[in-house]
Amino acid sequence: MSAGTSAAPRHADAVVVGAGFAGLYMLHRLRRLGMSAQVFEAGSEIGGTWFWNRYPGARCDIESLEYSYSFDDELQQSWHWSERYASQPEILRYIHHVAERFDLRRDIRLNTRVASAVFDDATGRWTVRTDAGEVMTARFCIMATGCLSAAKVPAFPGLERFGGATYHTGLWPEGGVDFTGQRVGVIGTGSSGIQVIPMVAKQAARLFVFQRTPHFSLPARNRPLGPDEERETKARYAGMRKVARESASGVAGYPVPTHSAFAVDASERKAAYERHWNDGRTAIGRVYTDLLTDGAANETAADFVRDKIRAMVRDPDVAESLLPRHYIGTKRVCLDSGYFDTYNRPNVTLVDLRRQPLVGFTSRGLRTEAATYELDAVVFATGFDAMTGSLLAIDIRTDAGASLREHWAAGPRTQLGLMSAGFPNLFFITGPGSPSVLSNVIVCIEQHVDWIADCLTELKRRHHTRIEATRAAEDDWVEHVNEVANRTLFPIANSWYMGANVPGKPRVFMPYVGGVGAYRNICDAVAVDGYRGFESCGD
Ligand code: N01
Repeated sequence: MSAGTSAAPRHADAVVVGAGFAGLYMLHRLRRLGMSAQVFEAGSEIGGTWFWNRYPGARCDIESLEYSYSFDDELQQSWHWSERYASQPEILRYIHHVAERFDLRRDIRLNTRVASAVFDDATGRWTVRTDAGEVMTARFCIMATGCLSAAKVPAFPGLERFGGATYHTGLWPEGGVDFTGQRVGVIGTGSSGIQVIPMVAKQAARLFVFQRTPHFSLPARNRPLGPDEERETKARYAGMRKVARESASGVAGYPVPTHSAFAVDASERKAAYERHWNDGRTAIGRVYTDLLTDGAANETAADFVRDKIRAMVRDPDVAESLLPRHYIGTKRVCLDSGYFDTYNRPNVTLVDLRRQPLVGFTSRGLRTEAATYELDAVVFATGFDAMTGSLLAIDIRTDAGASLREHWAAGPRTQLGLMSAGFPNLFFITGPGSPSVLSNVIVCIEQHVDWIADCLTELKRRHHTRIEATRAAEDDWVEHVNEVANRTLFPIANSWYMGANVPGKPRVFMPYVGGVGAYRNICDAVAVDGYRGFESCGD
C-alpha cells in the first residue's frame, strides 16, 4: 500500500516512531525476537538528530569511540573513527553503515510523520495514523522520537516581515548554505550556537551574535584519532563499555569524583581544573563530589572557567558579556573549537541582549532597544522543545478517553521513563524520567531497547499481550525523580532540562539525575521482581 491512500490498515507486531540511533537498534532487536515491525521516520533519510542537525561545525561532544553502539562487537571493531570527536557527516555515515550492515532499511518508511496513535481497548492494539493518511495497527507502539528533535523558533515580533533568509540549526538545509559576503545574525549561544558561530564567522562578511544568556564552554581539543589509540581502545572495548554502563554519565573516560572541592586547597583545585581544561572533555562538574550540589563548591569551577574566558577574549567589555552567571553544569556544558577566539575577529560583533533587549525583526534585519542591524540571513540556534515536544506533537490517546497531553499537562509522568500509566503497550526510549540527555545517550538507548526487548520476551513467556505501568509506581517514580533533582543545583537554572526555554511549559526537571549505572540497576531490579510497578495480562 502506498502512503496517502485510504486503503485498509496494515498490521505489524510493533510500530517504531523515529529512525535515529534508538529506532534503528529497536528495529534490530524486534527482528531478533521474530516480531514484525514498521518504523516511520519524518525525515527524508535515517539518522534522527544527526540527519537534521547538519549545520556547519556540528560535532559530537562525547568521544567517537564511546559515542557508538556497543551491541555488536564486530561492528565496533570494524568501524573506523577518524577524529576524537566525530563530525556530523561522519556520524551520519556510521548510522547508514549500521542500517546497511543489519539490513534495516526495508522496514523503515521515510518522509512519513506520525500524526496520531490511539489505543483500542477491545483489540488491545494501537492504531497509528501518518500525516499522509496511512493507517497501521500494532500491538506495541515504541516512541524513538528523540529528546531534542522538536526544533523551536521563538515567536519573535515581526519575524514574518523579514525579507532575508532564515535557518534553524536543527532543520538545516540538506544542500548546505553559503554565507560568503553576507551579513549574518545568529540568535542563541547554547551548544548549537557555540559550534556554528565560529564556522559562520569564517565565511560571512559580518557576523552579529545575539546573545541572551552566555553559556559555559570548554575547548574540545579535537584531533585526528591515531591508529595506536584506536587499536588500544578497541582491544579493551568490552571492559570500557562495562565501565560506561555502570558509570554516572555513561562515559568510561569521565573522572569519578572521590572528595569535596573543599577537601583540597585552592591551588590544588586550580591544578585539577587546569588538567581538565587541557584534557578537552565536558565533565568538569565531575571533578569533585559536590560541584553539582553545593553552590560554593560549584563557584570554584565556574570562576576558573570565567577566568579562562577573560584571558581568551581581547576586549574586556565583550569578555564581561560572555561570562556565564549560572552554576556550571546545571545547563549543558558546551565543547567548542575556537568559540571565544571568534570574538577577537574584526568581522564579529557580540550583541548582548541583556544590555540591549531584542525588540524584534524589521523587514531588513533585527532591532534591539539600542540599535538596528541590517542582515541578509538569520540563523536560529534557539534550541528545542526538549524531551516532551516530539512526543506531545503526536496525538497519543486511548479510546477510553485518556490523552498523553492531558496526562502530562503539569509535566511528564512516567514509570522509569519507559511507560506512562493508562497507556498500555506504549514504550518511550530515553523518555522523561530517565537519564537520557544527562548522559552518553547511546548507552541509555541501548539499555532501554534491551529492557523493552526483554520485557516483550517475558510477556510472550507469560502468554500475555498487554503491559501497563501502574499509577502507584508512576507516582512513586515521579516523586523520586524530583527528590533526587532537588538535592542538586540543577533545578535552579533556567534550562531546557526544566522546560524553562518554552513559554508556558511546566517547570519540572525532566531527566533522571541519579546516574546511568544506578538507574540501570533500578530497571534491572524491577524486571527481576517480575516487572514490579507494571501489570500485564492477556486479551
Ligand atoms: O539549544 P539551547 P541548542 N531570544 O536551548 C537562545 C544538544 N546539542 O540547540 O539561554 C534570544 O541550549 C537561548 O538563550 P537563553 C545539547 O544537549 C548537543 O544550542 O534561553 N535568545 C540559548 O542561548 C544541547 O544542550 C550538541 O537565554 C533566545 C539558545 O537560544 C541541546 O542539544 C550540539 C531566545 C538555545 O540554546 C540544545 O542545544 C548541539 C529568544 N527568544 C546541541 N530563545 C553536541 O553534541 C532561545 N534563545 C555538541
